[in-house]
Amino acid sequence: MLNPKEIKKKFPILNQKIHEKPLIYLDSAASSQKPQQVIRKMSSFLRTDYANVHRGVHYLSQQATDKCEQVREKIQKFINAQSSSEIIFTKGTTESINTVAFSYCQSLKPGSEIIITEMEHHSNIVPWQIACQKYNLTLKHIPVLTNGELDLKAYTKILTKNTALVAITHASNVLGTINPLKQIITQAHLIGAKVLVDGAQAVPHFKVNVQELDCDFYCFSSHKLYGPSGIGILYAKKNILDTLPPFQFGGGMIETVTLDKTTFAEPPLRFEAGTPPIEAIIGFGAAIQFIEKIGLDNIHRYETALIQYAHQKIKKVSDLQIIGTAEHKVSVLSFVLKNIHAHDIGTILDQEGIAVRVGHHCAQPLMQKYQIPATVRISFGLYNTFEEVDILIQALNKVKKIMSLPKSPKGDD
Ligand code: 7TS
Repeated sequence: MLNPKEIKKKFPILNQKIHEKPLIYLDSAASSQKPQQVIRKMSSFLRTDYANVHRGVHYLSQQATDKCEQVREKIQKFINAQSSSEIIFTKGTTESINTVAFSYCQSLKPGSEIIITEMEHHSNIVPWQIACQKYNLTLKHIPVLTNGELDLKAYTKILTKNTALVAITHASNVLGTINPLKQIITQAHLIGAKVLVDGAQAVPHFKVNVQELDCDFYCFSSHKLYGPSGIGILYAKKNILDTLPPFQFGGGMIETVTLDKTTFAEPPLRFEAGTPPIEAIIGFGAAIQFIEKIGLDNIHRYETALIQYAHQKIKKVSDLQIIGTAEHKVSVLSFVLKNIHAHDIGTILDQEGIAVRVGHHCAQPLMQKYQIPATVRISFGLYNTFEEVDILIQALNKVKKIMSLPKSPKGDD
């Protein structure tokens, strides 16, 4: 069993006070904190090993190239891709999705359809809207049921022979819902559509196996996975990548250039224009190593127990409504408190040393669905504890006391 208190000691940032209270960090879905191991690895690489990659014959450049390529292989194994050439380094999930939207969509017949869902993060909505405008495609969506699960009957209805791609999140950053991808992907493939999975909120919480899922594209970010920001992954099946044109152009992605014409490198380099975030790649590798040592199965088991405990405790707070009660959830919990704005709750919790995210969480269509302006969201990482949940509950009761309207004295109107 995972020992969160020991793990927490490995994260320097977590061992501090905020507003004179021990920090309780409940915002890992926005970005997780970084263990010492990742910080140390990046700093030692910058001190003694740094050079540009894929460009030099000198020792440092070759060593840096080898180290980055080893991280690519590590990530290939981490998600069980067939080949490391299916792993493309991007800036993050957003850039991975944009790459597919503006590369894959170019060759689609006008009138082809893209399906998204009502629970997507803006980064899995906006690129498709723009690609649809640019290439004359049609955008459809799968609605969300009140409990935060997808309406799969509606999916069956909107899936047609014109569907070219289904772009769907593996786990919702607001509701926590884990979507039944296997079924969704099988149905899409039956009519010849491809499937892109936004895995930003899945990979930190449970083992992902892209071959088993049989998805065509899978996107995620290092910074939610205990690694640095500025680096993420686009996985794509090799036979698809081979047919895709590049999305960005410049150095590093070419085969030959004359003043008139360019031929492009093979994947993955074809999709990696310019100098990559080298030290971030190295840090990402260290983060994967850190997670694998603890084991994603252990992480999943522990976080599931923690989120269930949080659900039990939090639903006893009066006037509180949980947004998203799907059967299968990652460790993300959104809620609203009657007559108290999420931003007030967030501000008071901050004074108690508790970091949560409040707002629309870059999922405005979901807020429109539930007819709320915002939620408070708590999201756990492997360093959070049951005691922290108890402190959160006390703090929420304090919020209610502070924000409750003074009762007007008798006779006063
Ligand atoms: N997809 C999902 C499901 C996300 O939760 C996020 C970021 C992204 C895509 C974008 O990832 P990026 O690394 O490219 O920025 N989600 C959040 C969040 O929930 N709070 O802050 C960022």
